[in-house]
Amino acid sequence: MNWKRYTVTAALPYANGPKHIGHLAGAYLPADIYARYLRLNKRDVIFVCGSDEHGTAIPIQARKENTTPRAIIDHYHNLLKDNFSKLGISFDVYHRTSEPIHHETAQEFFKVMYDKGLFTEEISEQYYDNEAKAFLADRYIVGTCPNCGNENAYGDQCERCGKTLSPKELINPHSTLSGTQPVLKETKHWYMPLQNYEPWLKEWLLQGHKDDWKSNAYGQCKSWIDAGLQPRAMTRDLDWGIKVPLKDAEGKVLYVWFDAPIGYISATKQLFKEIEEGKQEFSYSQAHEAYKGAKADDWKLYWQNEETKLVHFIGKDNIVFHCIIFPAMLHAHGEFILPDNVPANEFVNLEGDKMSTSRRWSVEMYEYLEEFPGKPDELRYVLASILPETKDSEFTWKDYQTRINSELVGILGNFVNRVVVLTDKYFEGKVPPSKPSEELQAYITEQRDKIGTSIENYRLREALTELMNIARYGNKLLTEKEPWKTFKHSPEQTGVVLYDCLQIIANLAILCEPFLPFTSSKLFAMLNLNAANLLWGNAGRQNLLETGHKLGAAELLYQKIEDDVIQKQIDKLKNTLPVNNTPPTQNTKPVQPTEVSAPKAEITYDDFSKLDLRVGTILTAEKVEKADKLLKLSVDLGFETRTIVSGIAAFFKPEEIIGLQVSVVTNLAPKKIRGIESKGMILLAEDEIGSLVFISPKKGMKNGSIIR
Ligand code: B3M
Ligand code: ZN
Repeated sequence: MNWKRYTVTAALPYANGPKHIGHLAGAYLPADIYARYLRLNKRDVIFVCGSDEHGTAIPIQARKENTTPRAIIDHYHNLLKDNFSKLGISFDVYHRTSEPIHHETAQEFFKVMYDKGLFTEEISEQYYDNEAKAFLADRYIVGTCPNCGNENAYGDQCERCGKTLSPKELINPHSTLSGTQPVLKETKHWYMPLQNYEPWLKEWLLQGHKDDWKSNAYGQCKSWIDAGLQPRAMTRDLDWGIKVPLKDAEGKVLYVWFDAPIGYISATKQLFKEIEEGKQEFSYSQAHEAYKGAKADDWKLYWQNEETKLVHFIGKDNIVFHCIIFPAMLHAHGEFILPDNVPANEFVNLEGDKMSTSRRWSVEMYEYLEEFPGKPDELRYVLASILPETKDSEFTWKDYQTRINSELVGILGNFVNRVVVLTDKYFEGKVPPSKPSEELQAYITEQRDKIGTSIENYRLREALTELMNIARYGNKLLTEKEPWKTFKHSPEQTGVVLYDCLQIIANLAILCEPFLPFTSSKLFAMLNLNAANLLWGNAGRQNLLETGHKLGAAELLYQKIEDDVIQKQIDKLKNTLPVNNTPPTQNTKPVQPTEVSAPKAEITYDDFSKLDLRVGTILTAEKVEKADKLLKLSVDLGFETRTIVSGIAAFFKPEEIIGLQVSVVTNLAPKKIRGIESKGMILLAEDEIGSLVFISPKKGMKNGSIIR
């Protein structure tokens, strides 16, 4: 099929927290490589994404942080947007599902399906919190797991034994909103009878995509369909989300997995609206020339025109939603195209264990950017080398170091550096006289096509290997021809070799762009070439640098990563004990409780009553420089705001505890810690696996309330 245009999407991350490098490798980086490649080929492509700002994840996080859902989404949307941009993820639009244009689009979509009679209404019993006056989403109900006895199992899953649960299975359920026992109450919802789509799914997906989809997506879908599909509720009782656009739907919102994928469509609408208004700059690509003069309505071309190829990049946990439910919605609605492919990645593990933000076993994107400033391509390179395309892969800091030192520095950086230095030394930084080499052109053309084919077939690791082979080829040329030795007796010979090597670098500048966009622009600057004139098709076809062309200023591409830098990251991880009581998934042994320490000597009542214990709210939190364990907090105690230094940095990230209410000993004598005067102490308990947890009062207490 000759596609006229491409709509590339990457899963909308929930704006309920930071996202880690596993997410990056799962969806965003591969989608970016693909989109950049298409743009370089002057294909008509849009790359859309945005924050997923609905669902129970958001209000739950807000409760945890003692703040509002709005504050949560604003904060994390901005964080994620900024992280992606610093990592070179070249979305044409990074939208948000809280925007009115999305609410309208999702409601309209629902309405079309409703008017076509595609929903069934069903009344069922669900838990209701009489005190909070709200139906309880699964995650708002905790109780004892019938499988393992964990008293803190959620209504949808026990995080200790992993069993999927429904709220009614929990023993002794209680509401996390009020702590009371919820009652069963009837409620009406709108269901999509997915079983009706089975024949169509069998044809479109099981037959139609048997050969071109990867086995993870295909296999998961096949087993779902083979097991028989069930009706799925597309609405929820919740006060956070998109209102169900029906008269008798008070207090109900669209199911987050109904609205979120429609977010790709509203993001596209937003993009074309901005183009029409002249607000879009299209800073990413030459190919965007094509969009000048486009109209707001042109979003339709990218979603409703059969000649458009729609590709969803996702992680494996999103497969059924993108391969079954969303396509069924698109098909049911009737006006939309279907995904041509859904390249789903498996997971990246970290140092031998599953990556998890809540268990603190992760490298968050923002953390990486903070600790390795100016090194986005280094991370892109390492992740692209280990993309979990067919099975889970493993990120280790040692491997990060090795790949950078021996591949980026040792192969690519070294090659470029040697050539530029030699050209400077022997030819005053100008391209030496020579003729284009047919052999070299043929080689580069072959490599270019190999890389292109791999990318178009979503085999990005393979593509990266072929890219690096070009740099290896260059190094080999240098080593064999030793132009530094020939200069004395035959400067022409030296010139010929350097001429070829410089052409190789120019080709690398083009071909590495999808993977290493920052490196690419550095190379173009070093070669004094205008990237805008050089597209994928130029690689290999012609000689990109003319004899006599003056190169730009040399720059170091990459720096070696030293052992201590890596050790620091390893130590940081190992020192960070999990805060949740969830044991690592790969560790099947139950966690042994730490021994209970011996009781302390008796004190009098008077001794105790000397303590001034109060409720306070953490207003700010920051790391104390050069002290791995310490956080400097300011705590609102109602009567005053105090600075308190607390040894909790290994357990809590500063931005995650802001707004939390805690218990404070306020009348301890002040103490200087690392030059900061600390006035008070925060109370913490050590849980069974040695992590610290705050002793937090019931939500919403007044600051300064006395604890006794
Ligand atoms: N926010 C789930 C996730 O982040 C969800 C993806 C939506 S894509 C339309 O894994
Ligand atoms: Zn359990």
